[in-house]
Amino acid sequence: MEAKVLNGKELSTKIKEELKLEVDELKKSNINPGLAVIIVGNDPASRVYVNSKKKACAEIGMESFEYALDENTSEEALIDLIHKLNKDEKVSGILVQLPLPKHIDEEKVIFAIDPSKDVDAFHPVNVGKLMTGNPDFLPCTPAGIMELIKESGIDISGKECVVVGRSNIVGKPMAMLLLSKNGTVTVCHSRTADIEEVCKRADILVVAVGKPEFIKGSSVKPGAVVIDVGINRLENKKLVGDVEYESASCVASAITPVPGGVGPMTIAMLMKNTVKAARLQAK
Ligand code: NAP
Ligand code: L37
Repeated sequence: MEAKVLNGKELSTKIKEELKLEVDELKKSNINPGLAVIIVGNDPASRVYVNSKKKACAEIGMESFEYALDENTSEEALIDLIHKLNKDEKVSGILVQLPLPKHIDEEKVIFAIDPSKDVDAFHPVNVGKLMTGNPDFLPCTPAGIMELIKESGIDISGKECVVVGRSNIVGKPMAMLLLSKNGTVTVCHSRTADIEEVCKRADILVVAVGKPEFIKGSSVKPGAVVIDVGINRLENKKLVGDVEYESASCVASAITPVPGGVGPMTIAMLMKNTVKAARLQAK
């Protein structure tokens, strides 16, 4: 049996349509959500994502303000800009597209963002709120994955959940969200002794390692739900995930495609967070 395809493109379109109505309503009460997007340097993937984020803002009728800074921008100049945006009433949310050039300390930059405008939910205050179970904003990629799982009618409670990857952006917050929905969560990483064995236990398998087709169908439990977070551009320009789709989709009951799976959901959740930030700031 071929797995059900979890269509993130379609669900993200639906979410953005609902957000557009919400933005229209907010505007009537003189609340105008706006997103500041900062990109430093010329990373081509980041450029694509930032363009998609600006486009999504326009789609839902929200303003966006782009700051494209030179590769050689100093850490101080970047932090000065963030302080200025923290005070700017037109700016509800601030997004600094990662990764940053090596001479800039990402932690310092994230720390400079006002937590109430931190729509990526990377600031320690928001990370802490997620840990203790009282978050204002959910990190975009894991939140998008939770929406996809929910939409497909999959119940997380009591399930064996395996997350491959432990980054602050994806793996760690993903594990927290699955735990908050009563999954039994295991997190794998580069030092995990036997990844295949752990993955085969998973009812819900989330893969975020950044290695093309790293997980094969032979590591997937029959009937499992497979979430592929990876975005890898091959030399032939083809885009593939961290999961070998062909073999995994024959074993899984449901699977996300790349492209068209988790990526578009990440952007929809960013829009959702920014609208929420505007609402919270208006109070
Ligand atoms: P990252 O910061 O590079 O983290 C990768 C994680 O994978 C690390 O925890 C690392 O383990 C682990 N890992 C690396 N090699 C491994 C191996 N051989 N066996 C087991 N674990 C291994 O990456 P990320 O930011 O989480 O991103 C992961 C992927 O998702 C990338 O392809 C990225 O482009 C994509 N992504 C997609 C979206 C989206 O919206 N779709 C959003 C963000 C990222 P250690 O900690 O031990 O080093
Ligand atoms: N919020 N997300 C946030 N902050 C960051 O600092 N780096 C980063 C981040 N990651 C991010 O933006 N990821 C991301 C990845 C993929 C898409 C969007 C965002 C996406 O739209 N992917 C498309 C394909 C895009 C392509 O052709 O390259 C998809 O369908 O998967």
